[in-house]
Formats: sequence, C-alpha cells, structure tokens
Amino acid sequence: MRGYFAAQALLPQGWAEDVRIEVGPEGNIVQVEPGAAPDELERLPGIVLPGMGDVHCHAFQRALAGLAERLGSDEASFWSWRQTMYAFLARLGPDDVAAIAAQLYMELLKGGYTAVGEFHYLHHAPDGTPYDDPATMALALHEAASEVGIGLTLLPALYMTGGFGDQSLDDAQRRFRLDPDQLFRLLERLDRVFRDDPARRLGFAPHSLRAVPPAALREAVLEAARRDVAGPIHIHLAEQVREVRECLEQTGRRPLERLMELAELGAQWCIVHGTHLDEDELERLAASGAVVGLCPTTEANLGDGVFPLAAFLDHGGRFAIGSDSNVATSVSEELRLLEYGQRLTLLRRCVGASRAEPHCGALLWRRALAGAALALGRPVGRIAPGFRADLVALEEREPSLVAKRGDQILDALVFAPAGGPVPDVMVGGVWRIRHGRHAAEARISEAYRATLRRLLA
Ligand code: NGQ
Ligand code: ZN
Repeated sequence: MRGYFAAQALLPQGWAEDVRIEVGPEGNIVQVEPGAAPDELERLPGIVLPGMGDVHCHAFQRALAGLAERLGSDEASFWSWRQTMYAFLARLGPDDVAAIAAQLYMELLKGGYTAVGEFHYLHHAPDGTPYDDPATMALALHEAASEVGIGLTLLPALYMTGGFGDQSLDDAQRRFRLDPDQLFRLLERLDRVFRDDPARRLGFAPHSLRAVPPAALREAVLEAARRDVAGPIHIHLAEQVREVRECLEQTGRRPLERLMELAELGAQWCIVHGTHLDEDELERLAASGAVVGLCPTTEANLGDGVFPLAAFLDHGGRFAIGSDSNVATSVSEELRLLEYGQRLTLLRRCVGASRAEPHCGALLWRRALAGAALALGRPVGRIAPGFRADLVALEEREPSLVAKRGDQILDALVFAPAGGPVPDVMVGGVWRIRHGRHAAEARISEAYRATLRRLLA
C-alpha cells in the first residue's frame, strides 16, 4: 500500500483539500481522505485530477498528421483525405504500428489521458491476407500500450463492405475485412492475453453503417450479448453529410433511426461523431443512455461539421472525447475546441455550462470523465475507492493555474494558455510521466523517428 498527499484534488463530491490517497498493490485506489495530515506521505505536485479517457483513437494515423494538408487536383474533402490515409497505411506493418502507437500513447499521457479506446480496423497484411496469427496487429497495439503504460480498451472493428448496399471493398480496404466469425475468434484469442490485466478491456466496433451490413451488425451485437462479452460497442455514425444522405437513400432511415432498428442502444454504446444527427435523433440518443464520442480537432480537421452539443446536453445526453486521427493529443485542446465550436455557431459564451454547474471548463471536464469511463468499460475517471489510480498531478505554480481554486482550475486548463512542463502522470499506481518525461522516452521517440524516416523515404 502506498500513500500520496495532494493539496487539492478533484473528488467525485467536489474539490477537496489536503487529500490522502491510498493505492493498493493492484493499482486501485483503496482509500481517499480529505483533510488529512501529510505525515510520511509522498507529496504530489499540488493539484490532482483523475486521468481522462480518450474514447476514440486510430493510433497509426498519428504518423499522418501534417501530411494530408496539401490541396490536390480535386476538391479536398473527408473522402479525399481518406484516400490519402489509405495510401499511407498501405506501407504499415505491425512493427511500424507498434512504434507509432508507442509514441502516440506517450503523447496522450502527457496530454492528460491515462486510458485510450483503440478503434482497431487495420487487421491484415497490406495485400489483405490475415497474418499467421490474426491477432498480430491487435497485439502490436497492446504491446505499445504496455511499453508506455497507458490503459487500453481495444475495440476490434467489423468491416465488410465499401459502402451502403453491399458495395464491395476496394483494394485498400481489404486489410480491414473482418466478419462476425473472425471477430469472435479474435476476441477469444485476445481475451486470453487481457483477462487478468486490470489495465485492459475488450469491446468491439461495427466500423459504420457503411462498412457493416445490417444482418452482420445485428448478429454481432446479439452474439456478444449471448457470449456475455459485455464490453463496450463503438460505431462511427453520421460524421459526413454524404453518408447521412446515402443512409436515407439506401435504407429510408436516418443513421440513428437505422442503428436503433438493428440494435438496442444503452450505456455500453459509444456513438462516435454523431455530427449530423437531427433534433429527434439527438433526443433519442440521449434517452438511450449511450455516450457520444466527440473528436473536435479531428472533426474540424476533416471538415465534418460541429456537433450540436448544446441541444444534446439539454436532452441530458452523455458525451466523451476522442483524439481520433491524433492531430491533437491534449484533453484541454479537445475540450476547448468543443466549446469554441458552440460559441462560434450559437454566438454566445459558456455554452457547456449550466445554472447548476456554472463553470464551463469544469462541467465539460467532469462530463467527459464520466462518459469516458462508460465508453471504455473500465473503473476510471474518479478518485475514489475501487477506481484505478490513474492520476494527473499539476504544479500550482504554473502561470495559468497560480492562485486558482476549485473549478477555476478546470476552467483555466481549458481556456488559458498551457504553460511549462506537462504534468506528472500515474497510471494504475505507477508513475509513467515524471517532470514531463517518460522513463522510456528516448527509446520510444527514436523508434518512432526511424519508422517515419523509413516510411517517408
Ligand atoms: C477511420 N476516420 O476509420 O479512420 C475513419 C475514416 C471511414 C474518421 N471517420 C474512414 N474520422 O470513416 O471510412
Ligand atoms: Zn474514427
């Protein structure tokens, strides 16, 4: 048992001072006591928050950041970006993915995330044939997460069609092909590796209504329930206007209506993006208890649109945040753009705040913590007994944090400039980032550089 002392900590019941946090040998918090004496406890750097969960990530896309910003001969769109992304990933093997993921996961820790939901669809070799061990790529991601020490919810994706109406996969998409039989074999294989590891969780992800035929989606969801694979289920939905139109044309239903015909939604579901859901769909989504996974910087980068957060919150909807294509890796950046998108479209301020919770940054931060714990299916996001000891500790002397109390701290983290060194970060009771550095940083970054030089040569 180890004991830590925080001058200020964000607890489920609110901000508390002089907090003693006891961590057990399995990496769980066993006791939390405000108003304690520092005694022999290890002093944390002042302000302590629960680590954030990143609910939507495609790790390999980190290596593409900055390389898809050039105008080609056609109009630049989400769809032309996707072609660039496909061309880039055609060269990636498992070692490349492991090196890229390790660099990314380390950056995510520094950005305030202590757990990630990896939406994994790069299953096979470049020509589309499965690796000898079909779990090769999944295990590369798992190993990168282990090297870095970030919590991982791995969500292997079903992927069967190139578009609505059973369109065939194009050449680049053959690497992604996974049907329900293959999915459940992969999950069984991975379960043997993940089972006893409290930093791991499995779920699955029908990639999108475009990529999974209705019968397969239905079957996979029922089969998961039958096998008691009660993990989270994630799906991309309504990110682009074009896919909403195609869904309507092909099925006669809007995307969320269509999904609700195929599966019963609940708190284990994470609807990723949901950008172009209409008012009625927002209401139904909120009522279902599902979490919407918002990825504001990626959604901006790809020209997706702005999720109607204000209306969704009015309906009592749950949300979490994701780094998705990893053009940004910080919690603050993601929440700031989320709120600024609302301000820019609605022409008012503090859109995320409410009368009951008037601090805008604080409300967004707390909701994202709670939404992420559901969407990742792990006991994270709270400094409380039984939850993982995933902690982010910040220096009170940081210019943007100095003399702030309580919820002003979260407001400053979202809306004030980020200053000096990144926080100290503990995952499952183990320090992973100290004074802004990871113990394996030199090795991880050198492997990343070598990988990128080779890929771009
Ligand atoms: C993905 N990413 O699976 O990586 C997708 C693009 C698609 C985002 N939607 C591919 N942001 O949706 O078909
Ligand atoms: Zn995605």
